[in-house]
Amino acid sequence: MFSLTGKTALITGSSRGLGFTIARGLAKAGAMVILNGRSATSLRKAADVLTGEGLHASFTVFDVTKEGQIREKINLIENETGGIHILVNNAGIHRRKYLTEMTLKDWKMIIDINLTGTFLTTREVVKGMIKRKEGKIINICSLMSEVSRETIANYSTAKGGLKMLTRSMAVEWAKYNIQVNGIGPGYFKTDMTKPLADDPEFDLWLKKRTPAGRWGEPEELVGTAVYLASGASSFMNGQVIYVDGGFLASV
Ligand code: NAP
Ligand code: GCO
Repeated sequence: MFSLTGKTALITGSSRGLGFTIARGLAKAGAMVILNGRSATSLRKAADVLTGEGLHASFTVFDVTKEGQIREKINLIENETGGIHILVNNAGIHRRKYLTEMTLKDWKMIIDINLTGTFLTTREVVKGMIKRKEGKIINICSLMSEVSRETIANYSTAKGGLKMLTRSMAVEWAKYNIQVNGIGPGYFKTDMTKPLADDPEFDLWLKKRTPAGRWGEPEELVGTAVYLASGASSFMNGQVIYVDGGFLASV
């Protein structure tokens, strides 16, 4: 029930970090994965790593904030393959600033990529899923879909919105046998969190605040991603599964 053989999965923002690790995990479960990002160079390198491991991988370059690029590339994929069965909306960035210092540009950039990007990408991909009456959509939310901390108001607002967008998509598309769910990762070491991991004070705080007493390993997200991408979750709709070492369970 966890096999993804014969399925095509598009993972946005998967040239590195959590997206790349999730893509590798879906490929190891049998999927043909399509990596995505804004840089053809980094995507080619990432796809070469996966094909070098005997996995089925290709890539498509588009910015999740650009409607025209998305429409063009999704149409291409739909015409060239049997369609996209699994969509992981993972692309996201961070720009940490206090609200009083945050410019409109800082605010919009995060909302545009981390929230609107999922709307724009999914609106195109879901057309094929509705036609085929089958689909799996996984939105990469965050602990910050539930809580916040100083300097990340734009990010937390986007991720909180993403949790509700996940539920809204689930409600509208369940009747087409499309399951929409989310994964809420805790803290994992990637480029996005490097400034935090390199800060001894934050590192100590995180290890004390997290019941597991450590950062997560990106591979620890793969099992949940495969579950939500597979037939094993056929009656799962509108849920966010938090993979956070117990962070949200603890005061
Ligand atoms: P990362 O290492 O910085 O990777 C971000 C990925 O997104 C890169 O592949 C980047 O490639 C791509 N990207 C950025 N802007 C894009 C755009 N406009 N269009 C298409 N692709 C874009 O970050 P990460 O830590 O793996 O985070 C991935 C996701 O997990 C994000 O949604 C993040 O909010 C979420 N998350 C991360 C953590 C964590 O602890 N790391 C925890 C919870 C949630 P290019 O820049 O080359 O386009
Ligand atoms: C931060 C971190 C978090 C993580 C993640 C936690 O600044 O506190 O970057 O936002 O990236 O979202 O789930």
